[in-house]
Amino acid sequence: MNKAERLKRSKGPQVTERFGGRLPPGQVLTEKFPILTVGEVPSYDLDQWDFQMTGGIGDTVMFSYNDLMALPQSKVICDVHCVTRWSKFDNGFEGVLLQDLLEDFEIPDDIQYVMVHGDYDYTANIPLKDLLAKGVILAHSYNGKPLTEKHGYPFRLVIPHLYFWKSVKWIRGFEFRKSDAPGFWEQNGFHNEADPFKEQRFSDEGDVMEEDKWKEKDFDY
Ligand SMILES: Nc1nc2c(c(=O)[nH]1)N[C@H]1C(S)=C(S)[C@@H](COP(=O)(O)O)O[C@H]1N2
Ligand SMILES: [Mo]
Repeated sequence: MNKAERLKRSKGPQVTERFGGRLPPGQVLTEKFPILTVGEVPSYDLDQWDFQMTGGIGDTVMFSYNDLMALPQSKVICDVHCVTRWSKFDNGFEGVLLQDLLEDFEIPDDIQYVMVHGDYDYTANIPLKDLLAKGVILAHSYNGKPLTEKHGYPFRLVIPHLYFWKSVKWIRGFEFRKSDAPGFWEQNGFHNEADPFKEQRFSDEGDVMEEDKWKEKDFDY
């Protein structure tokens, strides 16, 4: 059974306290910061590390670690929601806001999607407009300290408004695209869009029937 199938079979928690709508449906709050990684945790020689932007913005643009550190630095405090049902409030991430990183690039109107690439061979697809949303950050630090290796050192993406699998750790680049294509988890049973407040967990639940809608369906007897 793959991960999507296992998660589907696991029963959602009976959560009564929703923290004034701040906790998405089916999530439980944790104080810890769980680690979720497919495969090996990379380690780097920072002199060799780079971040590349490719695809529909013209020539490839490369940033070294120092290039990124020299850009305007910001801090966001956000909630994180993982599809495996844990949520964690008030996480402080520091780094470069995507709005700042992409400000000086002319992105043609027909480029509406971005494939985010991370080590090793991890991908997540994001509409460009989600990448440019408020609070989306290329983070190097967590609560005042550099990211630990397991949480994505030296840089990870953080997209607070989507399930956390879209927040690519060990990020290495953006590929700007005209068309959408599924990333790693999106090819493995998870939802293409991943909005936690709409509970967009699995790919085959895009069209879940509302609770009493079945009454309006045809019946043989
Ligand atoms: N490169 C890479 N990024 C990744 C992952 C991964 O395995 N590799 N896991 C994703 C998943 S499923 C989640 S929930 C979050 C977990 O981040 P954390 O380990 O810092 O909690 O990272 C996401 N980004
Ligand atoms: Mo996840």
